[in-house]
Amino acid sequence: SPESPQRIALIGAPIEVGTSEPGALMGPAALRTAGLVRTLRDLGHAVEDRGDLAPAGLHPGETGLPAVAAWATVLSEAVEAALDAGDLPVAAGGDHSLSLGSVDGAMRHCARVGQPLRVLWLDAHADFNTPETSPSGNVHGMPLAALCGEPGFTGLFRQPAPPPLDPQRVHLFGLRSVDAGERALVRARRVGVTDMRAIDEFGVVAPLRRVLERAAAEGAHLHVSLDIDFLDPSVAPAVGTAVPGGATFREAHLIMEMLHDCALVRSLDVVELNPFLDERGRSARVLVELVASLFGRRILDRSPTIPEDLPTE
Ligand code: 6HN
Ligand code: MN
Ligand code: MN
Ligand code: MN
Repeated sequence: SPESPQRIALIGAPIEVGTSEPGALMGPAALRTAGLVRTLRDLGHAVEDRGDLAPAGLHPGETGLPAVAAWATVLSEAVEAALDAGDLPVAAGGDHSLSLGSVDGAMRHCARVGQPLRVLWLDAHADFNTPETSPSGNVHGMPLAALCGEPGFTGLFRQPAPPPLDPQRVHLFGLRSVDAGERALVRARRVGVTDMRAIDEFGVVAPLRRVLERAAAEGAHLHVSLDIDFLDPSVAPAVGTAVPGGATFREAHLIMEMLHDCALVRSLDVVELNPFLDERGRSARVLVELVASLFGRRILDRSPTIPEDLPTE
C-alpha cells in the first residue's frame, strides 16, 4: 500500500563531468544539508545513506567519455544491487549524466525479474541528444539517447548490456527546450511527451494520470528522474541550464503526491542541483520538500480514491 514504509538507499553521485557549468558536484552535500535523510526518516522510512560514490581509478578533474563511463558503471552497480536487495534507490546528483548509470541499473534489475521498466523524465529538456546532434557536447543532454540505444555511445555501459530502453516507455514531462536534432529523434522514436504547452492547456493531472495508468496496467517498475530545471527558475534558481516557463511549486508538489499515491515508483534520481548558484539553500530545500511529498508527506490524511478528488467533509 502507498502508506507502507520503504527501505530507501540514498546514493550520492557528486558528478559534473556531464556539464560545462561547475558546481553540481556539491549537489549531494546540499541535499543532505537541507535535511533529505532526516525528512525521509521522519516519514517513517528506513533510510540508509550510502554516502557518495567515487569511481575507482578516476582522477579528479578527468573529463570525457572515460570519466562518464566510470560513473555510469559504479552507479549502475549500486542501483542494481539496491533494487536486488529490495531497497528503493535514490540517486542524488550531480548532473543528469548520472541517469546513464541509475537507469542502466534499473534496466538490469527489471530484465532479471521480468518486469517492464517505465521512465518518467521531469525536465525542461529532452536529454535525447547524441554526440552527433548535440550543440554543446555536454553529456547531461544525452543520457536518454544513450539508454535508448542510439549510436555514438560505444564503451559507455558495462558489458554484457541489457537490451536498450524502449523509447515508447519513456515519458518526457515539462519539456520546453529541445534542440533541432533531438527534436527529430524524439519524434522518430515516438518518445512520450507532455510539454509545457500541454500542461498549460490541460494541467498536470490528466496527462500524468494517463502515464501512470499505462504503467499500472503493465505492472511496471517506474523510474522517476527529477531534473531541478523542470521547475521554474523563480522557484529553484540553483540551476545551470535555466529555462523560463517551468512548473510551479504547486504543480510539482501535486505531481509528487500523485506519484506517491500510485505506488509504482521503485527508483528515483534527483539531479542538476547546482548549490553554487543557489540563494541561501532555497532550491535544495524545495527539492527536499518535493521528495518528501513523493514519499508520503501529505497535508491531511485523505483517501487518494475519493471520486473527482473532491474533499467530502
Ligand atoms: N540537462 N539540450 C542542451 C544540450 O546541451 O544538449 C541542454 C541539456 C541540459 C541537460 O539539463 O540535464
Ligand atoms: Mn524489484
Ligand atoms: Mn536533464
Ligand atoms: Mn534539464
